[in-house]
Amino acid sequence: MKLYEFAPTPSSRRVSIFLKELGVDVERVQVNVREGENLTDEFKQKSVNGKVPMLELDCGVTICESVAICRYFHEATPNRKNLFGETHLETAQVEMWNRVVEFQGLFAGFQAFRNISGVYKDRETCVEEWGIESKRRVESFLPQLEQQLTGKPYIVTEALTIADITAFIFVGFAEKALQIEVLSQYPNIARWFKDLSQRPAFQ
Ligand SMILES: N[C@@H](CCC(=O)N[C@@H](CS)C(=O)NCC(=O)O)C(=O)O
Repeated sequence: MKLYEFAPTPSSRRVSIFLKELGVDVERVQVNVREGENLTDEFKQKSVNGKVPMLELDCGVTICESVAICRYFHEATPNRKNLFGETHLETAQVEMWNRVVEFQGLFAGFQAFRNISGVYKDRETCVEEWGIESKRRVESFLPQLEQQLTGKPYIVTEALTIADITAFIFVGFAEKALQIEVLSQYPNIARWFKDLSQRPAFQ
């Protein structure tokens, strides 16, 4: 089994943190997406979305999309840590928050970065205005995340879930790639971010 990733990218880091929290290790293959190594016919034939991360099982089956990869390992691990929630209510709430953070936060952030910086202009048409609008959407989502973390150690339950991992990657990306000063503006996000940063899996 091999995990194709480009370690510095947010989606690869997201899966790596999840696997560390789960206590799972797997062989890695680095695919430098910045250099276009994911654009080869060989990679495209294996990958539904043409991106990293991608998991290749020994039988040849491949799984794309970070959450699908996380779910595969979670289901295959006997001592799983309820990273998708424990009760059926929690599971639904974790799913909801993970998707909200993805759509309104992380993916909007990706759109902002890609379209403003033109980092992937060798493979897509960049629309700067869309990038600027996406960055605005990221900024307008942050108060909602701040509110959700008020007086709570984690986003959904009393324990870490995948929604926290997604949000941690999102906040770090907003700070570094989009130069949004999240941590100095939002005290609850800052406290939660600092706590998570101290967990071994997040370092
Ligand atoms: N929805 C996908 C997003 C994956 C993604 O956007 N990967 C980026 C790195 S963070 C990538 O491979 N970019 C290269 C490209 O778009 O050509 C997931 O969650 O796995």
